[in-house]
Amino acid sequence: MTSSIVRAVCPHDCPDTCALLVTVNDGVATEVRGDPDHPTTAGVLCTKVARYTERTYHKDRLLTPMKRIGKKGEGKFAPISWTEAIEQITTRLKAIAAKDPQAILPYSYAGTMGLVQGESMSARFFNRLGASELDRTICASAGGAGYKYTIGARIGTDIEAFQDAKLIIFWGGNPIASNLHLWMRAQEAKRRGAKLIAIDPYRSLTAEKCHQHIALLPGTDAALALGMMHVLINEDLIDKDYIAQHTLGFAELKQRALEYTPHKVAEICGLRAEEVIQLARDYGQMAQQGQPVAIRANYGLQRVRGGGMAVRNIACLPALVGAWRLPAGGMQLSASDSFPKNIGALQKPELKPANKVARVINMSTIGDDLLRPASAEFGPKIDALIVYNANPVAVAPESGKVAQGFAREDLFTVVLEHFQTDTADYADILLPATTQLEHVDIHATYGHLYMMANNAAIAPLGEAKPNTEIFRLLAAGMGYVDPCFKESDEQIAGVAFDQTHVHAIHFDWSTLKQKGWQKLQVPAAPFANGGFATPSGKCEFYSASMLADGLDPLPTYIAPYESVASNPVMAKKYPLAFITPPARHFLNSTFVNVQSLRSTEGEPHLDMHPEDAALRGIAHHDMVTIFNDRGELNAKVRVTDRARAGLVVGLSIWWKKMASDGKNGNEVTSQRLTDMGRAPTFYDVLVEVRKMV
Ligand SMILES: Nc1nc2c(c(=O)[nH]1)N[C@H]1C(S)=C(S)[C@@H](COP(=O)(O)OP(=O)(O)OC[C@H]3O[C@@H](n4cnc5c(=O)[nH]c(N)nc54)[C@H](O)[C@@H]3O)O[C@H]1N2
Ligand SMILES: Nc1nc2c(c(=O)[nH]1)N[C@H]1C(S)=C(S)[C@@H](COP(=O)(O)OP(=O)(O)OC[C@H]3O[C@@H](n4cnc5c(=O)[nH]c(N)nc54)[C@H](O)[C@@H]3O)O[C@H]1N2
Ligand code: SF4
Ligand SMILES: [Mo]
Repeated sequence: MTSSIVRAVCPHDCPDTCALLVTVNDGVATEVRGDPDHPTTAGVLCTKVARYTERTYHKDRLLTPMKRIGKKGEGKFAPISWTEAIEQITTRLKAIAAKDPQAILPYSYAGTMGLVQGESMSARFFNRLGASELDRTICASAGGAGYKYTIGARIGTDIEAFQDAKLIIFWGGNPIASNLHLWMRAQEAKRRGAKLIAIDPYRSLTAEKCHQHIALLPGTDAALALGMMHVLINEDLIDKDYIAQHTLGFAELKQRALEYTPHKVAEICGLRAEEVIQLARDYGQMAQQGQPVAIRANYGLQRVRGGGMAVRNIACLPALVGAWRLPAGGMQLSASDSFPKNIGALQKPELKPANKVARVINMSTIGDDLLRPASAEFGPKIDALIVYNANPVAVAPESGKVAQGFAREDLFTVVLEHFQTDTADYADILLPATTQLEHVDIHATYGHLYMMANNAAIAPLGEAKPNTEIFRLLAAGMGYVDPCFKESDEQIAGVAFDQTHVHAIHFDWSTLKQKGWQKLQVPAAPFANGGFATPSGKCEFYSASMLADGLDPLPTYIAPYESVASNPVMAKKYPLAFITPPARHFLNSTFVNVQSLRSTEGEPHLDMHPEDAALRGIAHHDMVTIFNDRGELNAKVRVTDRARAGLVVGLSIWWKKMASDGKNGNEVTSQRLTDMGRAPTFYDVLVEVRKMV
């Protein structure tokens, strides 16, 4: 028997990007472990990826190319050869491109976060084709925009410093489920005496383990941050020296913040004024005593109309109290911009047709856009869709419309997948892709500061091919002869980071793939001495860029589209706020088809407060219908005070076809976009709930 241990990386859309050790016996991966030597992984994997071999060798893995033989969405396919598949796809794409290549749209997200199997060969292909471009907004672009206006770049506190913090605020995140290795650091901080606070409308697994839980109404975080500013300024809990040297617009900010009294904020947020005051005091007083105070801001608070502004307001707080001075102080939203990714070398934008700017389609409005006819404003209707690393029929908002769009008989759809997902059911041609154990990749992360290498542990299963190889074949089929379409995955990995950048100065692929990881060369406290990446070089309390973009240049509160306070007309019919944050044992819609994990999650649930349940005659474990004008879905109720009154919570994005009614939470979400970043408003939703009869 030959046995080996291969260094790999968890590919999933999770900030932790764990270092994996894959045990391979006679060409079969038998175990996936967390590398004990990797500083943030520390030998620990989440339950999902600890079961990785179950997913890889799943009996339902797609192993040959297939073509549709049933109706769209029916999921009936017959095997074809790779030669036939490539021939059929390129014939169709050539015909569409001859009229207008912009009628072709790639649709992809972060099924794998790898820089090679993500957007390298695929991006080159679509650039060369002159296809429509996809605005990849579905997750993080609202907060990213708000953070960038304020701080300049997605750079923040190193996860490895968090155990030294004395106060950690988890703001709109549930790290026990979705950022486990940060939670491990926070546990260490707790043992060393730190106070942990969760700000979340729902008593999540994390919120129940914190010292304090502030259960505000969804979509009101921007107001809470303004209320904190009010108290910090009024009670002189600010760092005047840091403000003078490293911030812009304090006088204007002060004026604005003074409008947001704790009383007014408490009313907006559905809290008590004392909660607002005490939160500000905890934060400001500890900072003033020279203690590190850290904020971990996540995604929960961004998925509402004012999501960008909420992150912007929160991002003002560390500068106001001088928390950036210490490595364990400050804020972590995302570490993405610490990585000098060589996007030019990966994606070759120079392949785009000269003198022609491609139209951009927002992935978050794919439902409407697939149903749009050609027009002068929109351009050609979408005639072909090539989906990889994503499952839009399950994850995109207003799912009824998305499914209607995918069902269009005249739409040509190609899906590259591991499994026959809800989206794959609508494919004309379905292509089998390799998993992380079967291909090479290199990773940046958004939660720690290590460049990571993934070696192929096993040979591709069946006839599966890496995304890169599929796009190489498609490029050849289209007749593209540019040398970049011949580059190997290892060659691409070799140029993924910019070695001339100070953060990645010793980057070398052949060393990285042996060692597994390399930490970026970044300062311990990134903004201790200012140096923000904004136009002024300061933390911009006042942002001229925002004004130029038509936004309020100062922190403000933007109410949700759908809430009892902001939309009383709708609330009369649909009085309950509905949120659908991630389930612990799924990763977005990935893993829903893995039996052991699905068994742990059970079935689609709806958490509902006892008062709201009683009002509707609903008892624990009753089946209910959740509905609004956009659609409806069924779930089993858990009567619990985890959800505050007026809020119902349906954790996870189920595969629609694995729910009893063939639906998931996105039936009722809307395609309205956030204030900035053009992101979806998944948690800005009103519904009503009735008992099923
Ligand atoms: N296990 C697991 N891990 C994941 C994922 C997964 O699906 N499963 N998904 C991955 C992806 S793609 C992402 S983007 C991240 C997401 O990472 P996070 O944003 O940390 O997601 P959650 O951990 O669910 O935390 C969101 C929390 O925000 C709360 N929330 C909802 N609305 C509001 C609001 O208006 N204000 C505030 N303050 N809180 C609100 C929710 O109740 C929830 O507890 O996680 C990644 N990791
Ligand atoms: N209601 C509601 N909707 C949401 C959210 C929410 O909180 N609530 N969260 C949103 C967020 S944060 C996000 S990020 C999106 C996530 O949406 P998606 O990015 O679509 O994520 P997944 O649902 O995990 O689907 C990824 C797919 O990629 C496939 N895949 C993985 N690796 C590869 C590969 O190497 N090659 C190919 N070809 N395929 C691969 C997987 O099999 C999987 O089916 O969902 C969003 N939708
Ligand atoms: S999903 Fe996240 S926590 Fe789980 S193994 Fe992957 S990176 Fe680590
Ligand atoms: Mo996400």
